[in-house]
Amino acid sequence: KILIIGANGQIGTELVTTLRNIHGTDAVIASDINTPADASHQNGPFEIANVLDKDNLHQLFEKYRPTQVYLLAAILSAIGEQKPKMAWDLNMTGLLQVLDLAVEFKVTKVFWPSSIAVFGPHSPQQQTPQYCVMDPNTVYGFSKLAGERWCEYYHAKYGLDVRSLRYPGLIGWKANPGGGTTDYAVHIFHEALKTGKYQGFLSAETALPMMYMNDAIRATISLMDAPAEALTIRSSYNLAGISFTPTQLAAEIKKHIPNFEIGYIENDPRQAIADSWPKSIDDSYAHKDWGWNIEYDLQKMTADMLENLKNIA
Ligand code: VAH
Repeated sequence: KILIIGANGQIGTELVTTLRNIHGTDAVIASDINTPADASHQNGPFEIANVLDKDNLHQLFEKYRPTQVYLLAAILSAIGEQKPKMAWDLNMTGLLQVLDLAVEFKVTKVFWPSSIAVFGPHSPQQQTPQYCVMDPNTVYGFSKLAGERWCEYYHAKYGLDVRSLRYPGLIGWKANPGGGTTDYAVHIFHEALKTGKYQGFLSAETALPMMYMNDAIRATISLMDAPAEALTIRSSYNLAGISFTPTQLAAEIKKHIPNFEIGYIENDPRQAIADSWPKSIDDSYAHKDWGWNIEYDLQKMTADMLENLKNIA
């Protein structure tokens, strides 16, 4: 049995579908704090799970005795700055509770998402390496950095096979992001189709590492399928994607929607968060250890996003 905690989120929604296609619907238990908004989880087992409620989680592990657990529940960067203590509590307590339960129930593999948000203003900004100065200045960022330290610790001390990826900003059409700084890169597609214009909250030349959700899901499965002995990183793997600015994304969208116009909102608090993050990432460890290679570049991603969104708009 595979248990996904935080199944209603941007990653969880797609991961449930993908894992059910691979392992069968009943093998994948989706869980989240409330029942899913969309129907995608209705086709298989769903449970209410609150990562802050240890008894609730314990009952879930008791009931399903999962062999794999994906802990995707988290508060992202922008909301984390509005609710810092709640973000720290949910991101950290949630992880520690799941790590303890995974050890207690001898779970074979655990996945936990980290982020390029673990880097900060003094990290190298171009081709940011796996190892470097990391001084994240958002609660989300340092909760993910601390979480990586815990993952490596549980692997070293208790032999728990916990694996993690430092995702870039993720772009997909099946589920919207919730409260991040990179969310503009998803909203822009919806607005381009609906109104033909979009007011971006990051400045025109703000470059950030991004990744199409299809690649992010494939990377997650590849990492989880890799032989344990191949993995040399037990904190979290750098995962590069496509780095682009709002200007570059808008130009790509214009190839499909010629009249599309982008404008910019000044002084949004998310600009300072974006400015503290890398512009591009070096993911040579992912290539070397488990053969990672990206498939979607900006052109392919834009075409696929618009193609799928226009069918569901
Ligand atoms: C956020 N989407 O914006 C997340 C992600 C790198 C960005 O961690 O907070």
